[in-house]
Amino acid sequence: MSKDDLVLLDFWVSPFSLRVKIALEEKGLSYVAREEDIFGGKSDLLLKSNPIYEKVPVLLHNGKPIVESANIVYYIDETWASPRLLPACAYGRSRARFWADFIDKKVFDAGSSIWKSKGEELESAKKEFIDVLKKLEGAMGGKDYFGGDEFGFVDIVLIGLVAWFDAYEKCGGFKIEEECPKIGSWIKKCKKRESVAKILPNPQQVCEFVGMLRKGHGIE
Ligand code: GS8
Repeated sequence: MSKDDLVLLDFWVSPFSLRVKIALEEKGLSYVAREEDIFGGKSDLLLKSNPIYEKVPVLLHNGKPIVESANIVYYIDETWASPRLLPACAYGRSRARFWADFIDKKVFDAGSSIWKSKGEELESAKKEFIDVLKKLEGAMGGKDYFGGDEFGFVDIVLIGLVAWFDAYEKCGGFKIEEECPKIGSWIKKCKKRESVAKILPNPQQVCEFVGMLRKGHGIE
């Protein structure tokens, strides 16, 4: 086994796996991604590595499992120092953890409510989603990225979720760029980064996947 044997238990469209892959790319680390069948049959390795939640992503570093995507990104940043993803000062790190936690508590659920609903419910889901994004715009202030002038931890946490934004727009009949222009231009900037461009899946394929989920939920 080489010094850093990295295996990622993955699911191609998982926003949580995507953020881990982007962090690994940012650090220039090579890894092997093992695609999991999260609906049909999870591997024994996944069940053994994440017995509490049984979810992807799991990063195995020299065989040792690290679970929960934001926690994995912290681990990556602590283990491979350069380039730094979290701010150097304790206050900056505390703010970054606050916003990462806000993103985890709010963005995925608000977005999921969009593809899971229609009619009046859809309208209120959209409103909630836009409200969450506006709060994030407030957190960015006048800066290019959440961490300031550099792409960092909070950007990574959010950008994985952006993979689903085209699908939310399509299901909800709205444009994020029009509702939240700061987030719109942040997305454009992030998508130009090599790590992000390499890892984010094709939006059309994500839309097809979400369409399949909607059929499964009896919405379409
Ligand atoms: C969420 C992981 C997750 O939901 C994290 O890692 O940040 N808080 C966790 N993983 C999903 C795939 S993405 O929707 C998953 O593995 N689901 C399988 C299941 O629920 O059984």
